[in-house]
Amino acid sequence: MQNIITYKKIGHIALVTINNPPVNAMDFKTRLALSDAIDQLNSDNKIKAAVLICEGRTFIAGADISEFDNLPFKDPWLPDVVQKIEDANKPVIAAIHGSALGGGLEIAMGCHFRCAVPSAKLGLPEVTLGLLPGATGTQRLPRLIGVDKALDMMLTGKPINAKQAIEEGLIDKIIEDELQEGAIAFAKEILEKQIPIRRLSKTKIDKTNVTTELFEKYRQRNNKTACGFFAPEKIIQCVEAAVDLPYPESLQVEDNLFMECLNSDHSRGQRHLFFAEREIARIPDVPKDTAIRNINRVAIIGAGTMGGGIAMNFLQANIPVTLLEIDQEGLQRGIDIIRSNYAGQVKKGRMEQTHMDQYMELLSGSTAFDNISDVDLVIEAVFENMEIKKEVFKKLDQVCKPGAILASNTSTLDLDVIANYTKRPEDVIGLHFFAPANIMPLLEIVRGKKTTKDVIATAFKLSRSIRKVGVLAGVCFGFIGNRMFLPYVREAELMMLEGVSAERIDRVACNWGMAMGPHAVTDLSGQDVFFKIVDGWKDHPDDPAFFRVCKALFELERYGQKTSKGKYIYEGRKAISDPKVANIAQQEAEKLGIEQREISDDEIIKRLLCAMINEGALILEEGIAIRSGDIDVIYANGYGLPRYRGGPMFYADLIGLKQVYDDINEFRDRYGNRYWTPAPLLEQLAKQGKTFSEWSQHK
Ligand code: 3H9
Repeated sequence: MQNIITYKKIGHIALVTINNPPVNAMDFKTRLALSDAIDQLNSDNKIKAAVLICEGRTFIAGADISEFDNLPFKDPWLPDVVQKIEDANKPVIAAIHGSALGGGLEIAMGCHFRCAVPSAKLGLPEVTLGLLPGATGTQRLPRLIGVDKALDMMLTGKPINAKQAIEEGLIDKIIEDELQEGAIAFAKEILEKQIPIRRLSKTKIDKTNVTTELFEKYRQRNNKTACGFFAPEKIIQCVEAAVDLPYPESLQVEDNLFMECLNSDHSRGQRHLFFAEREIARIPDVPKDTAIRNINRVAIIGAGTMGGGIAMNFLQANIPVTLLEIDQEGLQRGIDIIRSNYAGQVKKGRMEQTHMDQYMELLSGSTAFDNISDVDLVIEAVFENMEIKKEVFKKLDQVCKPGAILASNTSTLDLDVIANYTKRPEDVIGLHFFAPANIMPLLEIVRGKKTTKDVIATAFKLSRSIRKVGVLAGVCFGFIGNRMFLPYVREAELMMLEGVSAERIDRVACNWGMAMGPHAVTDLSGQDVFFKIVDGWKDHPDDPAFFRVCKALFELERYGQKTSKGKYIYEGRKAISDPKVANIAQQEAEKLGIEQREISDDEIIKRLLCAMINEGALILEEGIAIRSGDIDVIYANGYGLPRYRGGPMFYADLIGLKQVYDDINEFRDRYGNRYWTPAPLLEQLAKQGKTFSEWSQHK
């Protein structure tokens, strides 16, 4: 086995190289080895300076996140290693390639100088893990680049490139050629010119323009962009301490607040999603080295809002797209919508005109299936109706070249039935995009009974190329996301019949952290859309109360935002409550003999979440989702669940499956077992005292 750290002398320069694949994360062994290397450096009288560099694809990507669940940390702890580097008795230069992130950038800031290749990225993304830069980053970054910029970097968590880093003073030099040679030459230059060592912990913070208003500005921004998250406010408090207190005291503040963040459920949820999002592409029976098909040309069938949105993803990944519609008018309308979407982005300064021109160049349109015979992938995005899809797939089977992947964007229909309309069901897969398809990151990749492994592997590769988070689902009504969303909305609807207003239910859901309440979401998608989905579902529950309010609104043509009336009244996008809706619900309840009753906020949120979690448990035991983490990734990326909750299944694990099981039993006793029979898997795990995560790992 190779050493994690090598110490090599090149003349008077020591080259300290870290080699801890895949991303040189600072785990215990690496911290220990680095600490030893600094001891060696300090006692090596022939050495005048050191370069700290990394093997492999990147500089240090941070502390090892997988150690965060095993407290207490083993010494030497990362902040001490950073301090030890800064205390070295000769200049230490960080040589950065790939990414210097989190604890990686904190180590680089412990060094006295920093150089980087032009492609390097530098950042403190801890906030995305519900943490703060706890290895002295909240103290050193404001000293290096100023309070304002430091707050901006730490609160967004977004890395900056080498060019920005040199402009902001985060690095001292860009090395255009070979990094190791360039860094050694830079070290020699520092020695020759006798450039004084800069120890950031001894540097004063520039307090010009640092006012309470500055911190207030960031607090207000947090309220808008990170409402409900725990770590952002703690980051601000650390920087305030850095400004107000002597270094050792403010460091203690950082240390305390880091531990608070680390031990918070928010950070647990965000760390869970970090690993879950990296696990999604691991499909047990699809080996990593499965050969994939080349996708150089794509056709989208249907130039409506969905088809157009899907097309934009491919254009932005520089993949030519042919949009196909039945008539010229519909086609032109679809192309015009794409153009105007791009033009809007150019106008807002979010896209260069040259990029828009390039994307539009890659787009072509057709009304003839024969014109898509040479494409490698077709995505059908026509109306959600089996008869129409049947005709489309029969036609695709006739015209598409052998080996082309035939995908459906269906959100509820049976993919196996669709696949059997072709003579090549092995090439058929579901690619379920979420509206607006050019923006929402989630992509459900639906595996039919006969879909081959290389088609699945290709879909995953493709999801990365078009910057989507692809998650595998099996075939069932609604797949993973919508199947779980339906019981959630079902309960929201039933509670309206029991006398709770739509706005109160939405408020409770939003207070828990949902981006939008269930009723606002159905108004956005359309009460007509929801009604048609549940009405067309052949196995829908034999219950006259099921989606009854939705049905009543549908019959009154209150479709939601698109008709300015639904469960709310709309002024533009602004939702205003409408007492008529409560009356409608009450009338329907009377017809059904449902009593109005007092329902607490606690019951509202429990019913919404338990309904969702119980369905998730069924999905897991049926093998529709591979792991509970996959379900969580879907909900964090496609359904507005706040990342700090870690997803519905993680949340259930956190509060304890016994609790969820007891709540469901309580609802069963009160409302009957039609909707409230605990899923067998939930019952089993609750009785064993286990979690969905444990079951997913060991099943
Ligand atoms: C921190 O530093 C706290 C300190 O401030 C304070 C401490 C006191 N740890 O993403 P990839 C794994 S918090 C452990 O697919 P890419 C990852 O799970 C940390 N493991 O590669 C995956 O494993 P597997 C702040 C890590 O090329 C493999 O490496 N730092 C870590 O697409 C490859 O990862 C961050 O938040 C880690 N820190 O992207 C940076 N990082 O193959 C987190 C990665 O088994 N990392 N792994 O699934 C990243 O953003 C990306 O990994 C990176 C590479 C951009 C570096």
